[in-house]
Amino acid sequence: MTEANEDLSKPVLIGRSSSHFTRIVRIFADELRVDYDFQVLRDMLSPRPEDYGGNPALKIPVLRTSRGSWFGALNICRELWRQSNHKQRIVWPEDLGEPVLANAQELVLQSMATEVTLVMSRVGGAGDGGVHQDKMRQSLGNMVGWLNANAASFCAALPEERDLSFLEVSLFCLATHLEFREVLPMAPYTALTEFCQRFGARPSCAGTSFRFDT
Ligand SMILES: N[C@@H](CCC(=O)N[C@@H](CS)C(=O)NCC(=O)O)C(=O)O
Repeated sequence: MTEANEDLSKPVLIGRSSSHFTRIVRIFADELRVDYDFQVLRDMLSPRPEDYGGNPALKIPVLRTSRGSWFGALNICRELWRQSNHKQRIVWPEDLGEPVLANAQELVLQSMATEVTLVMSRVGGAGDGGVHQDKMRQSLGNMVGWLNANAASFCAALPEERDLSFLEVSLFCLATHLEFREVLPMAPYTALTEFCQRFGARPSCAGTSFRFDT
């Protein structure tokens, strides 16, 4: 089917099963019971925006819908919520009105971005060396250490009357991905490991395990 006559009554998610930002979206889609077709981005080094649903940033995930393409995990989760008939009570980043909560969200997203840079340097053949790489690793370790030390506090500060929060889903995807891509062993971070065991019991998490697309 060509782009021109393509049926987008069901949205198409462009991503990879090994991508932490993609997994955030897949968990939200499952929790919100929104059906979608999954289109694997085969070449992560492709320089063609068309391969990324038109995203000029050359990043996944992208959600293609009849109204247009949505770039980035948070945008997509919001659109899935708008499309959902199963209106869950979601805590979004703008609802995090305490420093510990807002900082946790910031550090989760920054850790995810730093990890992407480290992994893509490896994939692209730039290697693991250099002063800036060392600084990024230091920064990542600091951020994950902060998240581990403050996990009990920010989890307790989340509104009780929620079904799901973007913070918990993104934290779960970050922590499990650091282990999956062997960027940072998670065993020393016991609070985060316990959080992942608890949160990962949801069917939406169990059904979206990381794997490399073949
Ligand atoms: N701001 C984007 C970031 C997405 C992102 O960094 N995705 C990674 C995969 S998890 C990617 O596309 N990496 C390819 C690259 O950096 O070249 C979002 O929130 O979804």
